Amino acid sequence: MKLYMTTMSGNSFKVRVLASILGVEVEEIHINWDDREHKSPAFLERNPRGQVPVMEIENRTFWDSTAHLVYLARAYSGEDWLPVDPLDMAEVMQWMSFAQDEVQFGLMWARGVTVYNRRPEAMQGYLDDSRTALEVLTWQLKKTGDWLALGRPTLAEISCYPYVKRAPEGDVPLEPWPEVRAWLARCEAITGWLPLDD
Ligand SMILES: N[C@@H](CCC(=O)N[C@@H](CS)C(=O)NCC(=O)O)C(=O)O
Repeated sequence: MKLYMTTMSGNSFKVRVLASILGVEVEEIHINWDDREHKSPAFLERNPRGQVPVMEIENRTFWDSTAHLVYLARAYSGEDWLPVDPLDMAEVMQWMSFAQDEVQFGLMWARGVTVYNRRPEAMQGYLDDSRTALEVLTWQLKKTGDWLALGRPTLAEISCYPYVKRAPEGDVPLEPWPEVRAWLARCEAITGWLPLDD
């Protein structure tokens, strides 16, 4: 199994941290971000979106972290991280979808402005969506007191963690969000968790 990635990529981190937790060996292939290797014709053959992460698994190529997480969880963790009971699966997938909506289009892209100067004119919208993301997480964590779904760590945590953790890099401080900070710490205490910028 090959993972095309960068260490700065939060979406790549999701795959790396789940593989680490599950003890699954993945060959990490570091692409050259500064040389824009992810936009090269060879890379675009793997992922027409020109993004990392990309995984090659048994001669098939997959180009979204959600697909990678679903594969790893179902192939290597039984019912633990993504159960197949329809209601339980729906509960986890709801948070994976949220990670690709408000978390990505709020928190991740706010950081895209501050770190990469990408679409600075859109910053206010990113900050509005960031606030929604943190409000929704807080709303849920106040109810559950621990995890986002099913009363245990699942793909919901893996999907939402990286760009919530990095919120301050996008000028979104986490001090006003104590439930979210406690949840980040809970994630980091999971056996096999990795430091984000390692
Ligand atoms: N939905 C995709 C998002 C992937 C993504 O946004 N990757 C970023 C790095 S974390 C990237 O490669 N950005 C380069 C670009 O969009 O041009 C996933 O979850 O894999």
